[in-house]
Amino acid sequence: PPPVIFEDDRTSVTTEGLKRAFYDHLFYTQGKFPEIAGLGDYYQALAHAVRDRTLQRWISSVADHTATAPKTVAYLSAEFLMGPHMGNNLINLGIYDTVKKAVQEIGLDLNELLRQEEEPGLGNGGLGRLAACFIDSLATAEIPAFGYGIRYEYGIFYQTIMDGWQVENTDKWLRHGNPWEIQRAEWAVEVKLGGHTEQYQDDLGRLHVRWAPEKTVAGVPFDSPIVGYKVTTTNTLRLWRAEATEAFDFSQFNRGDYLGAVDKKVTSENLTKALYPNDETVQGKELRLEQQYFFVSCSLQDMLRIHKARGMEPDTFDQKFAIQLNDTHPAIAVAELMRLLIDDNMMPWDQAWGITTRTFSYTNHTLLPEALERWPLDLFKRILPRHLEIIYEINARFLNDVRIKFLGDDSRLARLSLIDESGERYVRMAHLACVGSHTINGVAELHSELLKQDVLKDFYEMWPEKFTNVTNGVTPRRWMVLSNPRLTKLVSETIGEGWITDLPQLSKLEPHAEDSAFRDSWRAIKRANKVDLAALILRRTGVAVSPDSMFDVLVKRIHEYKRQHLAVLHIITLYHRLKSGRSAYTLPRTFIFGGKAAPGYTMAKLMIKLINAVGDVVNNDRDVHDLLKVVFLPNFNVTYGQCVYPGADLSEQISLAGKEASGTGNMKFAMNGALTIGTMDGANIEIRDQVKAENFFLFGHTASEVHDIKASGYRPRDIYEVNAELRAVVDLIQTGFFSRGDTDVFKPIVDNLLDHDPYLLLADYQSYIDCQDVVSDTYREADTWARMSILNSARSGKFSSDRSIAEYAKNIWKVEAVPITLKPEKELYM
Ligand code: GPV
Repeated sequence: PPPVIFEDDRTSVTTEGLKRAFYDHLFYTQGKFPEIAGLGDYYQALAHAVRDRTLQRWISSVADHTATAPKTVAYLSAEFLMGPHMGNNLINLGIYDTVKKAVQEIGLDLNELLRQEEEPGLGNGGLGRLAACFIDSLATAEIPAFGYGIRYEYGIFYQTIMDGWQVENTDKWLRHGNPWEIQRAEWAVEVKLGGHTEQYQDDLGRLHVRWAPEKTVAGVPFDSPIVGYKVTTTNTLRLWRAEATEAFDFSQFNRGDYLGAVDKKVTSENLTKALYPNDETVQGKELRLEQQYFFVSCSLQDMLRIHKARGMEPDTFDQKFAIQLNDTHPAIAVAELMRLLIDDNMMPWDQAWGITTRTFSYTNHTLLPEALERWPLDLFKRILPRHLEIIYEINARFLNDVRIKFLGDDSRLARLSLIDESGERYVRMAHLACVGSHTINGVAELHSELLKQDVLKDFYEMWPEKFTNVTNGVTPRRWMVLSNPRLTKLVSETIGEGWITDLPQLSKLEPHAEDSAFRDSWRAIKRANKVDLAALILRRTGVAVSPDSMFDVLVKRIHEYKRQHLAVLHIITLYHRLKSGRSAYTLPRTFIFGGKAAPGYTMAKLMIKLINAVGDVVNNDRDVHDLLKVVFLPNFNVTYGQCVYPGADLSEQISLAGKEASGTGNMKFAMNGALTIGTMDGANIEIRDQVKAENFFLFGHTASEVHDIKASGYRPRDIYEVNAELRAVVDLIQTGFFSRGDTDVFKPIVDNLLDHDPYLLLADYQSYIDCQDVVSDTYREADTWARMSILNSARSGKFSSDRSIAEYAKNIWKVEAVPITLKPEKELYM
């Protein structure tokens, strides 16, 4: 444990001190005594005791940052998929084992207490989880940083499965309060919406614009500590909640319309009520645009307040803040910073534009056209009239530069314009982000290349120097140390603990792949993790699965491009072989699926139903002799991920090449010793480069082959006609074998595959099946598999988010570590 000055009930990290702190909070925070306290109370008491232990570091960090005003990162993201805080804080504070012991001595089980935490599911999937990994790595790298986002009252919905179908339930994560946040009412800001703009002259006769809004809402910040791993640096995750402004309430109240005022108050609070559950599709809803603008305006106002409080003028803003736009969800920040500088701080346009473009950088996270955000112009104008004017001005100046660089190329002007005028008019948010940023990056090598060749080609030709790549990563603190304590112990005993903050050190494990005793330990750990995962599966699905079978796992959001249904075609292929006695022997496999479908994405929901329908038949068919099991783990989230990744033998990363920007689950699996079956897509390519081709199961067409197949007129039905095994498999679905004879339910899937197949399942089918046969043969060679498993983990060092953050810091943000010295509380409050 780190040094502590003034040991007391709020700082002590001895067993005795922690026990005292626990009882103190049970009494004074929960107002309970052991005889009437429940597990929930015990969790809260422990959570408060742990939160106390973050505060000395947190305040020391803020005090140092306030005094020395270092350049600070602001990571703007509509989503932060944090997962439970407590376990992670115990790890990063370095007090996990002591707390476990203290809790034991009290007669409780730490794991059971950890399970009490409602995870903050304030994100959809990869994009939101990346933001969470990044703020962990920022704090660990001692880089001054804020995560800025939205404090949704309801996070991603809670998924249950009824009769095989997904059912959505609200996520009441705040039901029992959130011990990890501190509300900062004194730093609330006001956000305008709607209305119109007016010109006015100042005393010197200069023209300015004033925004007369239709309404205003208050943004109240809620702060959570983000503790770096075994360093003092503790940064802030600042999430905004919308509330009614007092002025607004009051005016209504004075007119005697009390209930009207209450009604408006409710409307204001609706703004941050719920997370939109669509992953990589845009809905074009007014409330969503309001959410985006709301958190962006709150965050920028907050940064300007901090900047001024540190004694600086807005003209040095770009020297002190580097703002990262996590996709286009916060892209309105470009226009908002311009507005704040020009209208509120009276700065001339050119100066404001210089500051803005030196401040922002933009990460693109997808190539899917349906995910590119654009707002209907009339809607945009109704909500953000001043921003539309500013965007018009940005556009006019930008298009003038384009005109000069590419003289006479009018179609290029139309393609690059911030306004899409090809039909109904739209504001193009990716264009705003590109124009307003000094750097634009994709999230894996292939993705960054495809951005330049395709989605952002015209911007690349305009500003090639703006484009770069930063391959994603994940934090080894949550995804190894916390999730996989058994592996962590073995690895640290073998190569020391340096790997935890310097993941490439895992390569020191390589020679041990040849040590049979080490391989035995490695396999025993995987086996124990599988026992844990099997217990979770039994508890959540009622299906008993054997840890002696291969655990073949596909967990991620449900999407056609991610091709969960290709995995289903494989399962049915194996089943069909078993039923027709054509398989000499089948390797026992447990297929584990998990993931949520957007509530309005009919095809994705049907894919879930198909997985469950196939599972129902296969799991209960005696001819299968328990050789195949198919389970759908409901409500896959960060908490379950912590059990799933360590217990996987095989990681399925089977998206159509050219569609998955990066993937990050692929990295979590590899670190924890799963082998990957995957396509040449996203970061799979880089994982394969690292672990070497012989330790990776590759199949499927490449992105460029996919391009050619589509260009030459793809006819999936032709493949179905000539491939007998595939035909048998599709026919089983088509004839209602998995739906009690109902030929209608799965018709949309089958028809789509045979007539359109936009994600080329049929084109990749045979290659996938052949590759899976190789997987089975390899798994039978337990020793070979163990070697490969060790090498996958040993060579996954590149995929730490510490490496990603180091690249952003050096190449994009130009920020440095600011080591923090822990200060005695006395010094901090006196
Ligand atoms: I855009 N991603 C996501 O989870 N939600 C989104 O709305 C968008 C992108 C994901 C990509 O699909 C992954 O390939 C990628 O690894 C992840 O963002 C983080 O970059």
